[in-house]
Amino acid sequence: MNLTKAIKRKAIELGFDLVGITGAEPIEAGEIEYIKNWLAAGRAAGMSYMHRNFAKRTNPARILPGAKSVICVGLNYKPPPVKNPPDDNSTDYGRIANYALWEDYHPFMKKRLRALARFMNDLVGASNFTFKICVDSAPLAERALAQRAGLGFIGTNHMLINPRLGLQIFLGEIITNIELDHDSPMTNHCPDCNKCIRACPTGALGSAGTFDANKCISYLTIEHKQDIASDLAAKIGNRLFGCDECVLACPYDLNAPPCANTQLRFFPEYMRIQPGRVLAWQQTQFDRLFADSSVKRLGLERLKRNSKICLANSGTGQGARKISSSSQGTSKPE
Ligand code: B12
Ligand code: SF4
Ligand code: SF4
Repeated sequence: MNLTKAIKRKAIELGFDLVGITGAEPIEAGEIEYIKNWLAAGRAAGMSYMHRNFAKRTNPARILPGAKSVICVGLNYKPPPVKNPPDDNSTDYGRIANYALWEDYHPFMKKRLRALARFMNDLVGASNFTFKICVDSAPLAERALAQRAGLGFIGTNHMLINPRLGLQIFLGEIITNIELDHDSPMTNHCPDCNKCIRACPTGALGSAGTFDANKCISYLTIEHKQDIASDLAAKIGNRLFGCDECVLACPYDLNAPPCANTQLRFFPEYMRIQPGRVLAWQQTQFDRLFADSSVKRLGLERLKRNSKICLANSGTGQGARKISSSSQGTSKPE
């Protein structure tokens, strides 16, 4: 078996759902231009890190000198069916975006990509092999590279979509100096039905397919550090952390299978978090509940900010009331 085939087989054995390989050359000129204009227009909002390392973000060889190939992997995170799930518009429970109902995918994927790198090292020999593992936080245009590696196409909602597995897919990469066979980019199969645009509660996805993080609920509830302007807060509804509307509205999500990786831990209890209870939580309760979760990085204070918004939107008005920080809460979501 040749090296490329062996690496791909190992990636699937390690639990990834998708694997494809592309060259390490810069992403397309049109995409570079797009990111440049997007940043210049202020559409990255307060994500100052998006303005740094532009050369690396658009060119994998700036992350790993001498890079020849990028191995792109995808991991399906569509949740399994859950018994009696809370209503999407529940006023009792806050919503956590699907990707965060699982254990934090960053260490999960990095560990398996390290195993893949060790496998490659054994095949090619340490003296010839250099590599860099990336999952989300590295300055790298992951969706553009995944598209080029044949994992999927980029839809109007800006998500990487695989026709078989849908769009609830985490992305990760190994950039390496090893020459491997490259896959063909996937052509675009987005029918421009615009269901994603219509589903977006705030207009963050514009009619021309533009994306403005300033208005995006995912940005506001996860990344934004300050208070949230009241006109946008009113549109956040019951979303405690992240937003999935432009993903769930997409026809490609309808028949996509749920995650098949039994090692990725799912936390259905995150679907039953009561914003009113969160306001009374102590730090230790937050730390315990979210120890292995992406929510941990948000911190308790911002989760409380989001909870107040959910409460105000539910009409209970509790969010506006002063709740003593010394009042006792519960360590379990209810
Ligand atoms: C910053 C960021 C965010 C920001 C900004 C989102 C955004 N659209 O840029 C916020 C916090 C809002 C966010 C939200 C979410 N994110 Co996010 N995010 C990122 C991050 C770190 C960088 C993305 C980026 O480069 N943005 C810059 C803009 C300019 O990129 P873009 O809009 O996608 O445009 C690119 C292409 O789409 C293309 N393009 C788009 N339009 C056009 C038009 C033309 C004419 C051309 C030529 C090109 C072009 O060119 C651009 C260059 O690549 C990546 C990880 C990474 N390192 O890549 C994860 C990532 C994109 N996020 C991810 C996820 C899961 C989400 C959420 C679903 C989470 C949630 N449920 O709340 C939402 C989805 C929101 C959405 N519709 O995009 C996954 C996406 C997986 C997938 N299947 O696509 C990633 C890849 C993380 C990962 N490793 O799995 N995210
Ligand atoms: S994540 Fe939500 S707010 Fe952001 S673009 Fe998608 S639907 Fe709109
Ligand atoms: S909802 Fe329609 S327009 Fe939007 S990404 Fe999916 S297929 Fe494309």
